[in-house]
Amino acid sequence: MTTQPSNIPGPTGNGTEPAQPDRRRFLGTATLVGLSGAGLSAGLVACGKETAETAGAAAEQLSHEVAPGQLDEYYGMYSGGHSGEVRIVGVPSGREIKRIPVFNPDPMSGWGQTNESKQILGTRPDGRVRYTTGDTHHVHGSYSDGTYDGKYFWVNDKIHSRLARIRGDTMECDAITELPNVQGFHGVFPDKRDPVDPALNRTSRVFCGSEFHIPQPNDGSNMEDASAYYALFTCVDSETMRVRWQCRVDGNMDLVATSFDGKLAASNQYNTEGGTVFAQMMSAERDACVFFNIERIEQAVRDGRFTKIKGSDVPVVDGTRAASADPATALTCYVPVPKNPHGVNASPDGLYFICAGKLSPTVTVIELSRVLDWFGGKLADPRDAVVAEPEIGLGPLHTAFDGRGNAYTTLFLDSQVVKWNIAAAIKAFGGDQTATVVLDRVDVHYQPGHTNASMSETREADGKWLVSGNKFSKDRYLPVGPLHPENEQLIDISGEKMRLAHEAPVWSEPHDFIIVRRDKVRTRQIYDLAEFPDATTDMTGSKIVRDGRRVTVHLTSVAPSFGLTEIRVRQGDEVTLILTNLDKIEDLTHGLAIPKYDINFIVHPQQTRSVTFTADLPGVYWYYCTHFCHALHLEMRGRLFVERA
Ligand code: K7E
Ligand code: CUA
Ligand code: CA
Repeated sequence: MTTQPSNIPGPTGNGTEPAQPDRRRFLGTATLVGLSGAGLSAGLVACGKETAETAGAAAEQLSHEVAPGQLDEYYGMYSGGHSGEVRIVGVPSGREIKRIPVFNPDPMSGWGQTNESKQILGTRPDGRVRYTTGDTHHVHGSYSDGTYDGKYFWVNDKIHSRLARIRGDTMECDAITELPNVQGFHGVFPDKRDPVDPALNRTSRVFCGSEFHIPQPNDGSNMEDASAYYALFTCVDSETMRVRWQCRVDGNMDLVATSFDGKLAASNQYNTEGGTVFAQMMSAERDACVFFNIERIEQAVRDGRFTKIKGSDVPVVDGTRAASADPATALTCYVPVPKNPHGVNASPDGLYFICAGKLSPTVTVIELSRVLDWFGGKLADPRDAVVAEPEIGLGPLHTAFDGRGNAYTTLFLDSQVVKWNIAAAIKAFGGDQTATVVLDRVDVHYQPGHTNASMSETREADGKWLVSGNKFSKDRYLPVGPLHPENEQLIDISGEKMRLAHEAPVWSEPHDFIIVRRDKVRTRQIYDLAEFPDATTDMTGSKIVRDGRRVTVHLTSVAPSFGLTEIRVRQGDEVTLILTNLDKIEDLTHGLAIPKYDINFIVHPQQTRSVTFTADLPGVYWYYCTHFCHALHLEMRGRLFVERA
């Protein structure tokens, strides 16, 4: 966030007044100050009126209460922002159930410390983890038949442009790919089916949009001329996690959406200007939503119609405006939308992508069949793919769906969620004055970014719960120092009117989340030793193997003891300790810590994990179990003897 004086009055309000978008077709500088964050305080201070939470309470309300011993109906899969992690939050209870370390080394689990996690995270030549920071924004799940199949979840790292995959069965990260040639990797979405192989009715690619345009190659040889910078749209194979291809675009990319038929992916662009500073990035009245014709791009790659950027082996196809001038051969289609849009979301009926206006009080509805018409030479002007553009309020950012034809868009500046009807918006755009587009508004607290609804961007959108991810909680929770948590507010959208049902704080700083019906996720509680070639398969197998200065300790754990009570090494040895947890009981996880060697990690039932360290400190070090496992958990320890050299 930029630093701005906080006393500049912005037109921000908090949604306690009805929005009057007509007065402000596009937002001016004062509004931008509000958008930029610090200026929010002017608007935030002014709030405190009653909210609309009791309005329209219907007889049949959903209950958000989850009684003791009961399970939530949905998994909320949350990004964790620049904490670098992913969280699992129960919906509707708002209870945080798990944190999944992804880009963030984690002392509890040993993520970033075990050899296995280091291999996923990547290391520097000295063996340290390559990056210890990460910025996760968007979590999306793999699809089969247009809905979640629970196999994988993906999340982006905006800082280092990495894509991480989380196994749906163990909810642990199993792969990370660093995207070449890009910076500011922000939007991510898997395809919802394979467009080339119709028989493969499931995710096989993950699409990644990058915000920042950079010199190519970015090796210091050509830094000054920003007009030569460009950004790339990247396709990653969902199984191998290898980069398949990249597509060069004009402008930048932000969020990503994909069609249900697998034919199109798209990204909203707020910097078609190619600006390097704020003022340039908002100079044009219109930016774009750029569509990618997946079949054509992959055909171009197969035909060898690509180049490579020095230092990278990834095929790069040309999706610039100039290269896509002829619809018959174009790889991309740039649909103009009002200035600096944010967010693009796919409606669950498969018909539309919706871009939120951000600096325009509108949302833009783009009909996918018309984009395909443009590629087919049947639509002259890409702008004619826009079938509605209703004004809904100030600072629209993201849109969710109920599966009944309604959309729910967050208004950052108005601190509201707006319910509007897509069909009515299309009628109104066509000139029907009688169409009622906006159906309801609910105040949220405060300044919402993302929103999502239960199963929203799937064919099974069920229209029950909507969560508003509010960037500021301000006065909603006990003050805890300078930084407040964010505020996730739960809204019942099952009736005509929205009803604010519940709220829960979340620690900094989730952006997006998806709300997945619990039967879509099938986790396992016990690993399979067969996955681990280095496993010690029985309790008597613990041993110490020396090979010159290299010592391998094969250690088992069965509550409440390790397979060895003494480990003897010599000062200067390189020690690899491989711990296999032979317990087979659900939730019987052990930890292993070694004092002064800065080692701690956990091992789940029937799992093997290892650490490698140099035994440079002579003396006795009690290794002990850190994860409470048994009445004799405290007794679960042994001595590491490091003999003087
Ligand atoms: Cu999805 Cu926060 Cu990265 Cu919008 S972004 S708010
Ligand atoms: Cu094993 Cu605690
Ligand atoms: Ca712009």
